[in-house]
Amino acid sequence: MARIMITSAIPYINGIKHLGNLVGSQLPADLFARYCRACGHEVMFICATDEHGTPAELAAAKAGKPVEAYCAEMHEVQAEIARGFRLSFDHFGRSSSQRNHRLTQHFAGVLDAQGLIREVSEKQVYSVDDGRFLPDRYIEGTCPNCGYTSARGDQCDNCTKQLDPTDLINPHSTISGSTNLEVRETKHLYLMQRSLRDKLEAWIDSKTDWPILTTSIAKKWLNDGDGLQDRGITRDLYWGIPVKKGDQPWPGMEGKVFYVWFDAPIEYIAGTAEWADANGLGDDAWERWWRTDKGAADVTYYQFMGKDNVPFHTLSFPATILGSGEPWKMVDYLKSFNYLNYDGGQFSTSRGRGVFMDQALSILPSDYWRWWLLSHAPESSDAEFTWENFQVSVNKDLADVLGNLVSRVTKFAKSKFGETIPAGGSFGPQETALIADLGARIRDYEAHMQAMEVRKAAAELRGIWVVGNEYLQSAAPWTVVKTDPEQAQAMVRLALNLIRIYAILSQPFIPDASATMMTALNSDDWSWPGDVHAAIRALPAGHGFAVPENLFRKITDEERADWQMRFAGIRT
Ligand code: B3M
Ligand code: ZN
Repeated sequence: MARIMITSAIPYINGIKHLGNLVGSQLPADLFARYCRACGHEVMFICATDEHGTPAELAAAKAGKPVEAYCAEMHEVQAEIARGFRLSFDHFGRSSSQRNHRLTQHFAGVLDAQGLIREVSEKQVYSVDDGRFLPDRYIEGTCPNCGYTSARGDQCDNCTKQLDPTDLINPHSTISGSTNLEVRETKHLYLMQRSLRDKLEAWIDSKTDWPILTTSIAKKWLNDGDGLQDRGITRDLYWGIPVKKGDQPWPGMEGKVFYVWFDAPIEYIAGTAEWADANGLGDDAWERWWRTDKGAADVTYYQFMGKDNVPFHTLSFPATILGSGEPWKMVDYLKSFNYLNYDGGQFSTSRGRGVFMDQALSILPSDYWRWWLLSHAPESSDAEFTWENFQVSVNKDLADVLGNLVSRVTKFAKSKFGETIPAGGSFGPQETALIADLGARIRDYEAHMQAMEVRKAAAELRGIWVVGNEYLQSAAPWTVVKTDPEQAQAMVRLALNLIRIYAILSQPFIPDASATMMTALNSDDWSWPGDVHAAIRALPAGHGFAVPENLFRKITDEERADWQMRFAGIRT
């Protein structure tokens, strides 16, 4: 039994995520967590909402709510949707928790004590009417290069010229529209990442088994242009973690908060502490996952995220940890994903294009989405969701192959032999061949799961379902029963046991259908079928079963056309 810690990138609080976000982090992390638990490992699976920063403040203002109340509400909304998708977090925390406040302030304090923080004076645009400094992208004006009137302070979307807010003609605040702007001096803290460059490089170089996507992004940021830059870790905002050195005030930093990307990854640790708190456990309970001096040395830590989050997890967060000089657990394996596109374009949160998590659950149960998304995960390249492909996948893999097998076997068994597993006959050459094939395929499946090759694991699972169907097709107990009922009983006994094995193997992908299969087989034995010979005989003759409800329904052409229209445009 191994100890395995898994974190998924923590979703921003300001809105509901689309399916592309889901398949790039939380869903594959859940797949892996479920698989590891099924194999009997001790698993800690943590996620949270990422609650700080300007977007949260602005979304709250738009909703007409205080930001604290907005975040509390949206956290519940996201938690409910996560439950809907059966995301099996041990804890779904909040980056605004007191635990994260204390840990973030702790890290800033030790980094300062290590001489890795310097103060920098900057000039920044201040909006007198909004009473706040404005991030570059919240200032708009006319582009000095092309005359476009809605150029942002960081870049002109029309001519793509990189801009400084002070370059803009007639600049105004996009929050209030006010033109009453001034350039003011403000001080910020910088984490001196440059001086950690060699340590970071050595650490990244030691990760020889990481996916190419992860390593290439890390290397690019380490070496491109001027290489790794020192980075500002504070902001002039209201909403965030107040800048302190541990529990001491930080002179000159009053009223400032830490930058959201400084505190967000620390929430992985804080979220585990929140888990301990929520379960009435002491600090030792979470420290044995995170402190290598307190038991975490034997933990293997996996992170899951979309490719845009990789630099923060291969450079920034490791800089925080390495710079602290303290014995914190660092990531062992970082699984990253490309993007999922939507029906000939991109998913877009701002334009409401694509299917969002709440909408998905409102039209079909989570297993349908989990299966399609995972079996088409954007691993080696970007992938695309189309309604045609979704329909084919659901109707073929889930309804025709798996669902049909389960209903056919249970209905036939019940009609011929009643609602207990029949005792007659014994396994012949066809059964022996199937068992051998299954054993080999399960080893393959395990290897892909272990390697987090999500698509390959899905393909192997589908293959495992298919060989069951092929066996039934060629064994044909419905024909055999007419001439050799004893032999037909042995076939049915095998097939019913096969359904229980399918329940276990499929559970990481489609947990609800698996639970239905297991219940139909009147069993609660989820032990991994490592020994397929034993597993195929686990349910003995005389064991009761029931015919379950249809596992999956088919998607009709009308539904497909309807959904395609409904989700093409703007989310309201
Ligand atoms: N919240 C980005 C996202 O929601 C960001 C991830 C943080 S991981 C520490 O995709
Ligand atoms: Zn321009």
